[in-house]
Amino acid sequence: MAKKTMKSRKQATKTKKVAKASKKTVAMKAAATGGLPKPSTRPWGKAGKALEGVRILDFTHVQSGPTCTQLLGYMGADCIKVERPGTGDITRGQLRDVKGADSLYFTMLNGNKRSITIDSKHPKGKEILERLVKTCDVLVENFAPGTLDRMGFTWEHVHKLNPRMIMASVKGFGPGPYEECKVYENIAQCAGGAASTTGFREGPPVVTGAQIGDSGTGLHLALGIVAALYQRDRTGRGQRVLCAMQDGVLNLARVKLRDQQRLKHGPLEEYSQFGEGVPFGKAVPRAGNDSGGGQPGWILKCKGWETDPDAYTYFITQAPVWEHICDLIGKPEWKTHPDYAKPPARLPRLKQIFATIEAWTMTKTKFEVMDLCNQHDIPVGPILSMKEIAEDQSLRDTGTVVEVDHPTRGKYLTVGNPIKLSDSPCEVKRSPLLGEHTDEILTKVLGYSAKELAEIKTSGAITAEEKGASKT
Ligand code: CAO
Repeated sequence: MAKKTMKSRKQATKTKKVAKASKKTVAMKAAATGGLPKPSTRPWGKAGKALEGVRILDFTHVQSGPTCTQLLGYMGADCIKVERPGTGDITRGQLRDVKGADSLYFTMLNGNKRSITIDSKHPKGKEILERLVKTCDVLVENFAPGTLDRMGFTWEHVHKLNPRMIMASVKGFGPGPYEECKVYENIAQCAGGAASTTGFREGPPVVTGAQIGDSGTGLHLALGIVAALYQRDRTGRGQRVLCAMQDGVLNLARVKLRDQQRLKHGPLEEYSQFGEGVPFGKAVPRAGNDSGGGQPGWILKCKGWETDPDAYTYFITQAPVWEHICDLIGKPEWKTHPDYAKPPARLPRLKQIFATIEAWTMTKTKFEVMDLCNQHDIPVGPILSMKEIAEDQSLRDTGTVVEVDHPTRGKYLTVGNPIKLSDSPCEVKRSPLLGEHTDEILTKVLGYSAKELAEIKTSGAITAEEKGASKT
């Protein structure tokens, strides 16, 4: 026994020495690379996806939340979308174009996700959700204020269940008088300062087609989540991430808050209103198609405008290329004329200058204008219709517009990842059918046995409630 003890002591000392030596080697290696892993020698794009290993409890619906989680999914996160049994995300059935199939509204916002149906108000459903909370890294939600709390998933409870959990929310407004309000896209555009500064001076406020309230806030939220994941590496704990849609829109409209402050010091000379001699009021006015930057611009008609609503180009009279513009439009004398040669002299005459340029652009198609102007570095942009964008080969080649096949609706176009990562290529996958992955997630992710799965199925926690059935 004693001999054996001596032997095991010797063995233990040897093991300690080996461990110490290997610790030393690891430490030396780490020191050589600044404490970071050595650069991968795998070929670019073969070292896994950027967010591989990150599991998202995707409790989002409609647009703002789903845009965020779809982006994270494009970057490799495992997005588990929790949906209400029977109906799922309300957008599955909204603006339906193909009978019986999930709408494009849903399919284009929910690619690269798995779908599980759980009744969050059912006791067994709550239990399943709690297991999910324990196994996920991030919970993303955009319910109306108070909804998640009513389900029993307060931040305090979630944090207690899983201290590493990051809980990310989109709400319409931040804390303050409107925090309890439900908000949709256009409300956010109005409350964030976009609508009051969009449109023409003579007309009412206008909302933009780009979904800056929903998709814009989803984008902000995704950034917050990635930052929180990065911080968690140091602190070991999760945190709350909140993006209010009003804040997101204001962030995108910040140049207008800039102009609001400039108004105190005089008129906004780059607004065409200045050149037209119309006095400014107390708030930033709508500026039509003025460029909003220091380089005046406007939308001009091109050949075919009489019949094609999109036969227009955006034209910027950038100062460094002014002389090229003068030559191109047949006004070489403007290069030296005191009313046109220098930018400040041009500001009061923008309307007349753009009318003269338009007389030239109307003799060319918007693509000819693009080709001719870019030979001289003159910044212009054809007004592209959605039809032209859908058919644009270069957008297909870069994976920005992607064709996806879907089992019930067939092929559809979606927008791929607009953020290109050189070592994390994006593979766009179709959206899931409602509850398509319920069994797979319950057994493979949450570890329920076949017997437990059968019990869950009969409990009503993952199926639509029968009329008159009670929850036990
Ligand atoms: N099981 C059971 N019930 C579920 C469920 C599930 N899996 N998922 C959702 N529900 C229930 C919620 O518990 C809630 O019930 P209660 O009101 O009884 O608590 C109900 O569904 C509705 O949820 P909601 O209040 O979030 O949805 P709504 O249609 O009433 O409002 C919206 C929609 C978008 C206005 C609101 O969610 C909101 O303001 N969200 C924050 C801002 C936002 O993201 N807006 C962008 C929307 S995209 O344009």
